[in-house]
Amino acid sequence: MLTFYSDRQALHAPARELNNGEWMDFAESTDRPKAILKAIGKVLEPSDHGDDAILAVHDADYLAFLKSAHDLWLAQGRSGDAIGYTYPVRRRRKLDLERIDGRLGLYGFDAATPIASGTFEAAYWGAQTALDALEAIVTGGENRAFALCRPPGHHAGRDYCGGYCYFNNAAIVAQQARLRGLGPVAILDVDYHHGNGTQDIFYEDGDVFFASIHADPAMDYPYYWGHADERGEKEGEGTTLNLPLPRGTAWLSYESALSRALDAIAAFGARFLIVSYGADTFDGDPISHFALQTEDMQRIGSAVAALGLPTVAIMEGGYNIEALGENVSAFLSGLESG
Ligand code: OKP
Ligand code: ZN
Repeated sequence: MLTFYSDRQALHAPARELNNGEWMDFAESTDRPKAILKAIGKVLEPSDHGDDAILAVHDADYLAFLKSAHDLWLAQGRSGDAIGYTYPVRRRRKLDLERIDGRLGLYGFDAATPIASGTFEAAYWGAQTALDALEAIVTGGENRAFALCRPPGHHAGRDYCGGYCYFNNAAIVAQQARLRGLGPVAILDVDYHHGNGTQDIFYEDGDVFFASIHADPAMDYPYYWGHADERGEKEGEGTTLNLPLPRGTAWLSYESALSRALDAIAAFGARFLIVSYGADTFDGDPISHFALQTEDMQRIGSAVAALGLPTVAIMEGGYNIEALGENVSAFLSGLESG
């Protein structure tokens, strides 16, 4: 399967994040793409598709914020990575403040998402990587392609970053696929964490189906989204499907959630599929609590492939560096052969 990746995605290298009240080394590190590249070998360099496809999902003021945030941080006397600490709660006005701390709070929702000097460029190229994987299918004659996106994207909304995510790569591809007449489009999110950004972007949109299997947000990040009763609104009523599972979930119950999601995607009549793939459902993941094994990653891949849809797989999370390469390879081999 063709895999897309740009070295520029490694320019994003924050030093640390706030975890359970303490500083820890940034888990979404450059060791991740390194480990994946080592396991899968050859990758293709994406070409530059520009800002347009990003702006078909994200607000222009948010893109401008991301582009300028780290410079502003430095200009206002700070050093290191930009991290917010004050957040406007519900019903506060969307004030366009010049103070970097005010901007970080407005355009983000957590302290796990630092903006370092290379963040914008890396996130920009991550989105280009995703768009090139789409291109491989639309004009390249491929049926499936893998975008080794990093930083990940599924926690980022139209105008906010969060959960290590800046641009929502899956949503960007979904939006382009639909604009190019490839729909109906479905997104299947199998990262351990709920893809709140993707859900928000398409919540009132009946054209894009979003199904997610994730840790119960009553127990795990991102807490405020991903509960089973969130089913979409307005035009999008019924086109969001959340399947939260308890900590400790292993293949047997994971598989039944997966078939429910795949059945729903088929019933929706999807003709194009995007998979937000996270390897953090793995038993040994340092920040997650499911119990899938490496062979289960292959099973996820083949179950997805059995839908028979043109599919762009997009990398999201996965933090066990030792097992990351083989977990991603297992998923891809299932997707390829299944
Ligand atoms: C990104 B992705 C737990 C802190 C959680 C954020 C996790 C972001 C996960 N104490 N920090 O979905 O893999
Ligand atoms: Zn995750």
